[in-house]
Amino acid sequence: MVVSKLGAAVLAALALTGAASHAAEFEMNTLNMNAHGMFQFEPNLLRIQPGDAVHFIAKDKGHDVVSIPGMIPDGAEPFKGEMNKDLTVTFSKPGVYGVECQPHYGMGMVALIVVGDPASNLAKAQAVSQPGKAKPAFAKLFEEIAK
Ligand SMILES: [Cu+2]
Repeated sequence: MVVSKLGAAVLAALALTGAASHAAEFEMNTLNMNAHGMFQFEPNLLRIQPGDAVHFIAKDKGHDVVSIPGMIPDGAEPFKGEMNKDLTVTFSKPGVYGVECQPHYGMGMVALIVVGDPASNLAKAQAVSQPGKAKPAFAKLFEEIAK
């Protein structure tokens, strides 16, 4: 009995270690132009799991990567990359994260990252008022994640 309990504990510990080592890293590029138009994140939607990371790549220059106020889960750390610099962010809190490029926010250069279950702050994020082309861009992204 004692041995089997210990065995179960060891297995559980191994399972946790396994899960941690399988945290994935995703990529998101800043582009001047793609099939969606000018000034885009590609991809502009990522679905990841808590503990996963996103490597934002400054592929084309003149862009940055900043979390949008009001569009991250409660208790999550806001992030702000430097212009023309790569940035890696690990996402631990489940929910949705709105991302903007500051110079091109109003031109619709935005992205959405869904970490696990989006429910915790989905309604709150959707309620944030968006400038210019960011508004239809986010409407489309929220429509996509509702599918
Ligand atoms: Cu930009």
